[in-house]
Amino acid sequence: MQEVFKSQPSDVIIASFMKSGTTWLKALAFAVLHREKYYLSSHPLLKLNPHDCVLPIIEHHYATRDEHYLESVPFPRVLGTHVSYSMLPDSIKTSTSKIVYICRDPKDVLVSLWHMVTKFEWFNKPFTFAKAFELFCEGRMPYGPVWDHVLEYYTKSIHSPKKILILKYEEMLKDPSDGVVKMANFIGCPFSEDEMKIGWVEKIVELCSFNKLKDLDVNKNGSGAGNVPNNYYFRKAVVGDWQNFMTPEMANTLDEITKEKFSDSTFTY
Ligand code: PAP
Repeated sequence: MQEVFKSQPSDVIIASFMKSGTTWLKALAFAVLHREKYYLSSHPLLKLNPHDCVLPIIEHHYATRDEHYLESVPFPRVLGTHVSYSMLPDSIKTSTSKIVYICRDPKDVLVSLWHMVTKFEWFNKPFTFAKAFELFCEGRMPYGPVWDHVLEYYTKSIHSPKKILILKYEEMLKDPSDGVVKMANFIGCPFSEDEMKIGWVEKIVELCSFNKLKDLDVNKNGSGAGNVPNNYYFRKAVVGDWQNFMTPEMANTLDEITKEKFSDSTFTY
């Protein structure tokens, strides 16, 4: 991927650490960018999982040598990646394409990730939450430690605010319309006054909302890229579910790591 992938100037890259709100952001970015192409009543997001409306995870297509999939992605392309900033192909870093990065409280990331991996039949069982916690604290997982991942994108966004927009899952949940407007401005397709008046932003927020997407037949029963059942992407979508799985000591340990990792940075969750 680093050597071969060619980013196009109009690409919108949705970058994230796993379980940080990627599915949601892909849906929103796709709906915003292609809003003139589709009627809401027959929108692709009603028939396809958000990951399948875009290029789900660029690196997977190189890993599975299914690079032709790239050709089927409509322009302007929305492409997903979990790769850290330093490992992105140069063609993404140097093109005028935009990166929208979403992050989330690591405690909720861990809880979400643990629930997902334990659903896979092929996954080594038993895999206790305590073991997942230990590995997470040590950064021993695909894509490495979550803190380094966030820090790289965040630091880069300070130096290149036109290249990288940082969004936070918790803020998006609090005020999704604000997040959508920010993203639309950033990726160069702001909502016109007329669009605002007819409630386009709210319509997109509703179309991509957790409650709407999770109850669609395709997301209840279908499966998409990598044969992952689509319902695995939709669980609770709340802030603070970690309280139901972590002891106060565990939460404190994670918060301390977070504090230490970001001690030289202005970033806060
Ligand atoms: P991925 O890395 O496998 O793509 P990702 O979409 O980043 O996963 O994260 C999944 C989380 O987003 C889930 O959180 P939970 O386990 O704490 O519930 C999922 O429920 C949540 N999610 C999925 N779709 C939406 C949505 N439309 N709005 C808000 N949250 C969502």
